[in-house]
Amino acid sequence: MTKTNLITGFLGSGKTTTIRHLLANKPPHERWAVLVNEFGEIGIDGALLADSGAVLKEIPGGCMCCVNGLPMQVGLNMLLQQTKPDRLLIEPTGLGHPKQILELLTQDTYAGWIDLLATVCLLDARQLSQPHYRDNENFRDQLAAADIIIANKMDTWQPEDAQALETWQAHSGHQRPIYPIEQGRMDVALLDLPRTNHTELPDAQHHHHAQNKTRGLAALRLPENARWRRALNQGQGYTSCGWIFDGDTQFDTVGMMEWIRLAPVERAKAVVRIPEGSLLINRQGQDLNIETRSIPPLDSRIELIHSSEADWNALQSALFNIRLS
Ligand SMILES: Nc1nc2c(ncn2[C@@H]2O[C@H](COP(=O)(O)OP(=O)(O)O)[C@@H](O)[C@H]2O)c(=O)[nH]1
Ligand SMILES: [Mg+2]
Repeated sequence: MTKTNLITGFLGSGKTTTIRHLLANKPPHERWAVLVNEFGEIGIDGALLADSGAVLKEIPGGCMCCVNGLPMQVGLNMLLQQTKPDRLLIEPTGLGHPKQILELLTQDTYAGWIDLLATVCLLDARQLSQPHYRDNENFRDQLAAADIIIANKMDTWQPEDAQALETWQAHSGHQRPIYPIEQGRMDVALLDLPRTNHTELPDAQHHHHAQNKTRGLAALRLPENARWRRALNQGQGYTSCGWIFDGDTQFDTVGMMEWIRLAPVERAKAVVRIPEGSLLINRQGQDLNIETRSIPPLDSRIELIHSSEADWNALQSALFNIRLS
């Protein structure tokens, strides 16, 4: 049986960062697999996790239970049967519905395959004081479904954020431990805690409203001979716009960093080719992480997510201006 954990948390709370930390600290003899589901069509977390040593499967383009019902199950079955991992970490999109995913994982079909352990929810305590997040159905349900709450990004907290966390915990109605950490540095041993939270969650209002139901499991590819394409996704009050460019396209390094930093959106991610190799940028609000690698990526991928309409065409023009070739 594959020990399995759901790693939930709202957009940008630190799920991928935490998974990278866990993979770097896993028992060396164990084989781990990661199933990543992203809201955007383009699929970037896979590239962020690419050198982590885990078997990886991506499901882009919306909440995995809505968009990919059957393909999601086929992908999960293949991953379990072919790889037989010791552990599977599942990262649903920050806009995902934990109820449906937990229902799927506890189906009889998986009884002999999946040993479902603690569900971990990443929380950015700053968001507790912002109604825009706090009142979001997915944000609330993810916290309600968690067995363990990891309050990430401690380095960014003001005294009022720690206070908001305490108040929230006191009123949440659940006696669950909260572990404050930064940079996703949670203790690997917590993954072995059992699943004890069986809170009845409401049915997600937006369930089954996703578009693109026929999408497969692979991250988006470019059509042959195309140099780039753009893909939009919409749902649950959020819109995403992503671009994929062929492997020959290069971007100006500083120009790309500035374009991502200044883009008027809540969430931005990119793995792009630059003259020096690869540039990896991950931004949530003002939290920005930039890395470079000397090996160029197979293609360039950029994804922006915002809770209201953004001027994608203006952003695209600016993006094309920092293209070198
Ligand atoms: N300041 C700060 N930033 C963080 C921390 N953990 C993650 N981040 C940043 O938050 C952004 C979103 O992180 P990510 O792991 O991709 O979030 P996900 O969308 O939940 O997978 C990235 O820019 C990370 O570098 C932290 O503890 N402190
Ligand atoms: Mg992620």
